[in-house]
Amino acid sequence: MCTPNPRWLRAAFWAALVALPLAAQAELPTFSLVAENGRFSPTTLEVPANTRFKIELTNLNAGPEEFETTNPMKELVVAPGSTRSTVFPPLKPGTYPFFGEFHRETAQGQIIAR
Ligand SMILES: [Cu+2]
Repeated sequence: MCTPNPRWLRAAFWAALVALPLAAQAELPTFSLVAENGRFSPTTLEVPANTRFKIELTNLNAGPEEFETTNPMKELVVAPGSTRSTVFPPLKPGTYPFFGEFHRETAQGQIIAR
């Protein structure tokens, strides 16, 4: 027979509080993008239509990059050597261009929702 240890209970409570939102996020379809040499790779991301999804950008450029779409409006600034992600709302089937704000000429791509 063990009496509940308040310290253990508190730890379990906080662990659950942190784990729940992480689990909810982990269920989203996730697509990785890399920014390197002023370009994105891959340049085309095929995502499921009418479904929330997450884009995870790793920036291997020497400087910062900003992933941007105008429809829907999304901006994600990533420091060099870092990875950050952004969640997209459900998209209707179609093609949605994206670009790198800091390498506008070369960093271009598209999201295709099917
Ligand atoms: Cu911008």
